[in-house]
Amino acid sequence: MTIDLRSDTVTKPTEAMIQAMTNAEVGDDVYGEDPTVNRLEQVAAELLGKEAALLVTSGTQGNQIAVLSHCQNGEEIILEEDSHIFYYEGGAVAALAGVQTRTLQGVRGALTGQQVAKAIRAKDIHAPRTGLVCLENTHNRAGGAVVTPEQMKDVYDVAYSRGVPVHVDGARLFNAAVALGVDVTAFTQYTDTVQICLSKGLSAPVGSILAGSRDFIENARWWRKKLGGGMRQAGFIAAPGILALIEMVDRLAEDHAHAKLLAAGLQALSLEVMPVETNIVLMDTAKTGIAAVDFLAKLEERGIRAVRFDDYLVRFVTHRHIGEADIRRTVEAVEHILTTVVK
Ligand code: TLP
Repeated sequence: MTIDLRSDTVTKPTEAMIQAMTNAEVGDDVYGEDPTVNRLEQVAAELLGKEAALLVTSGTQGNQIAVLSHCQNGEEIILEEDSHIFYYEGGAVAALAGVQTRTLQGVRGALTGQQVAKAIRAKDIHAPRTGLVCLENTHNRAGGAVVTPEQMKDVYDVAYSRGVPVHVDGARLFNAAVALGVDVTAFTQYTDTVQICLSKGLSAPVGSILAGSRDFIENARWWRKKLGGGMRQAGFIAAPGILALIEMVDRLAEDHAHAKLLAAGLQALSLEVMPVETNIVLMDTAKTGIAAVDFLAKLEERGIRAVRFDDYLVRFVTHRHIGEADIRRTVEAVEHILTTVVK
């Protein structure tokens, strides 16, 4: 059996989710008549501490709708330089919203209020207007690092005082909440809008949530329709989404424990691993002299899948289908590669 550590996006729906999909009561959501979608949006808004929420097709769509809804074209948005919106969304903020990006280097994914204060543009005839600050939590390319509520507050206070809204790409925000043992609203109180993914560690098959004020979500709903995201009988997607939010959050702690186990196993082999806070493990292969692509090919031969994050950086993501035995097998495979390839 393949051990798939490429991403938590590979998780399949639970039995309960499949049942919920089969039995979902549906209607035409473009008319606002799908009771299951309406329920998901209500549950999500309550959990996230926002007035309203919107079911969107994916994390990328949720982030893009956020930028489109917050900004006018020609504005500038502030982002961490390794953020998903900047790094992995195909340049969509430029192509769709027509905004320019101002990237700042974070520490383990976190920006400071001071950095953001410096980057927000003064009113000047030469300058673009700053339309939005985007944060990411947990931060994917920083290895699933948690941006603490205090760090978010630091940025939010500055942005708020300058009249600039804040959006959080919270694809894995529930992982952050579980890691710190706090309610997710500890984070969302310091952001105007938030996107969370239902289809990563939470195991729903499809979908993300965008949440914010009632006015913001009304505008976002209009943008979603323009992007072709009006999904009609989407209750079949929303039903497992409700279970994702209600039943699947607490178990993320298991994924975090498995990630820590994997990191410890790799460190015991003298490999460099970034600090693990949630379900992502970044392994640096530079000292072994084995490039990430070659390491991945060797792992694949042994039935283990991960992804390349850089020339000498491999990412493993733990999730519901990964158990302790899989972690042991992975560490054994890495050990085998190190002993056979390096020596
Ligand atoms: N990330 C994927 C890849 O695109 C890298 C993954 O496997 O981690 N924000 C963050 C922080 C994400 O990590 C992702 C997905 C998204 C947004 C986009 O979500 P989807 O894939 O639903 O568009």
